Amino acid sequence: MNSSAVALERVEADDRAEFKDAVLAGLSRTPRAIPPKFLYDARGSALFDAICELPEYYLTRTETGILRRCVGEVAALAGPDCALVEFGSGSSVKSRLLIEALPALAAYVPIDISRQHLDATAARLRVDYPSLKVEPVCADYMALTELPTELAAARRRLGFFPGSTIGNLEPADATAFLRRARTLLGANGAMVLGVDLKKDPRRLHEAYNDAAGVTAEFILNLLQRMNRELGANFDLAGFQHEAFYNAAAGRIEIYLRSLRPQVVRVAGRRFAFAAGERIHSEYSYKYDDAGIAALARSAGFAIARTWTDRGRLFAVVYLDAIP
Ligand code: AVJ
Repeated sequence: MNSSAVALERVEADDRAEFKDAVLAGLSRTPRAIPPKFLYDARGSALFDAICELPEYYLTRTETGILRRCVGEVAALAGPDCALVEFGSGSSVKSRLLIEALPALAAYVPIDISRQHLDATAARLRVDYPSLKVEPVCADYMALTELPTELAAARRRLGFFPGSTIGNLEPADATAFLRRARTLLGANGAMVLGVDLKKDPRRLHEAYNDAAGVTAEFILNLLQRMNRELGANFDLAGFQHEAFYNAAAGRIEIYLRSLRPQVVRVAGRRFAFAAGERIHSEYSYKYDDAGIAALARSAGFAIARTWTDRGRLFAVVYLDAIP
């Protein structure tokens, strides 16, 4: 085995230990909850890509459409010599739209927890844009406290946080994240943020309860991941995906619901589930204009421009750091 294979094994062992600790803590808590970032193992990431193609899941295609139309204006607002900093660089489709539109881009800095995703993305971009400086940062962007020092030379740091990933965060955490991003991006910093909007609750419900059952498979994959990686014995037929819009809280709530009383073994420990008992999987907060403005202000940003689609399903906002 070569040294990079050894390094990869070590990363996988660390990831597994982190997953195990989070699962045991999350299943011991009342109410039970496992953080949504653990949905994205290799199978989960593939299932999420499939979700993005579903007719009911309008978010990805709507945001991409908005970006196609607004990147020219984003480039005019941001100006030349920017370092583009992407928080959680998943699909490079959206970043490519910005990379191609921004004039004299100083660098592209994808931040991601997965070393493999990060290296693959960087390699592809270096082939497709030979003159672009790609500076990947392998880190949990929620905890990141500094950027590569080489970026100090760029005139402006432009953050990019698409996909309504901000919706996974509770309001206080969303503010804390954006405030930290504001500090990382500096006084001349700016941020392009993708946010899913409040809308007809039926439309929201369908986006998280698709007819083909891909969302259910994506959420149930968390149980399969525990079976695979932690030697758990979850019976997949004993749990059900449950997603609904909580209008008062302005969020989709997603759970795994136990269909009967059952005892499950996870990493050598036993957990008893009552019939109907749930494991919280994720929140997906939806915003309106006032909510976006309040969020921006609370984190030290001012909205320079908001773009939406005709149906006002989704918004892309350009935020300037308030000095
Ligand atoms: C990746 C967090 C934006 O909240 O819509 C999709 C995750 N979960 N279907 C979302 C998700 C179920 C997604 N985000």
